[in-house]
Amino acid sequence: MRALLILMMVLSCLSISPGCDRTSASSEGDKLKLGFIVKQPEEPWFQLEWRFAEEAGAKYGFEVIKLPAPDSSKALSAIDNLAAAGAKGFVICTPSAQSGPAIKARADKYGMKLISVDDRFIGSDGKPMDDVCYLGISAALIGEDVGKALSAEMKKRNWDVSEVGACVITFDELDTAKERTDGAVKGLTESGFPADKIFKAAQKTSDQKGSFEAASILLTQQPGVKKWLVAGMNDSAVMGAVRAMEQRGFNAETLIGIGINGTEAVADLKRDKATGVYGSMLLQARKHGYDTAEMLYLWVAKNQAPESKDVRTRGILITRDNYKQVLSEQGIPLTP
Ligand code: FCA
Repeated sequence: MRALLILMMVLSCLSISPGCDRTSASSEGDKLKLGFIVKQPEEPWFQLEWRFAEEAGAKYGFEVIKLPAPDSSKALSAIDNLAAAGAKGFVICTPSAQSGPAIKARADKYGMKLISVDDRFIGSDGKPMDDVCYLGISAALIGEDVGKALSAEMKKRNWDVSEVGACVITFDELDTAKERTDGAVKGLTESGFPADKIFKAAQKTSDQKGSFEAASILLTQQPGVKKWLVAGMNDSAVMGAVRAMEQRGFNAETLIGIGINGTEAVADLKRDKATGVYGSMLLQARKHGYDTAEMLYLWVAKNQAPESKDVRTRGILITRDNYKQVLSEQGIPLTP
């Protein structure tokens, strides 16, 4: 297996000889190749990142090799495949933060440059690996914005707080997720929402199904709550909970859900009739996809290392009222 891999790498080098080490493109054959590995390719967020990375590729003339890696071993084999294809570096949203050291070691083994996006690597000491370039969101602040926006909308509707509960779907295994939901709790309590009416429900998997199941358990435990505020790490977390609530008769009049990403939630905002998904914090997919790919390109091809090893982006609240305008301002297609 290893011999085959080495043979493939040698052949891929020979096939573009004498320019094996060249990093600028002169023809399709020796176009610089950069990888973009994501943990959940089925999520629209990651499809947007890929799309924007390809825009950077089109601008600078490099090829983006898009690879899915739903678990750690697939991430490592994706790196092997990239090396075999002659890629000189990759951007990755890791399927597991704890695999950071193994991913870094694999990249080093092949002399590949590496930028992590969205989910930060955790070192063997349990701390974020600040020697690995990272571009992610200002998770705590964005979460706080969700909490404050939920509270503001509840007040606007004159809800009687004694009837209301806040459902916070958590995924504490992932730092950026925990920071977002801790932020949402902080935003709610700082806006005066009672802490004892905030109910956390842990999702086992970070998708709609995981959140639907977590919320269903919470709903059984809290039959007295008449109106719900809903927060979670992203759109799929909030939408899974909202769908579980809708099944029990809650609707746009009794639910206020605010997601993060501004992706799946848009389908609800587009519907003729409002749903329990009130809005979402639209993240800057262009920065996460285009900017990371551009940073990697400049590093690999021009030897310009990223200026900062820790870049954070912010979000903008989109609702039924403003989503069309904000998405078009951000260059995000309305029909993905
Ligand atoms: C994490 C989440 C994604 C997206 C991204 C910025 O990777 O899983 O949905 O929110 O952070």
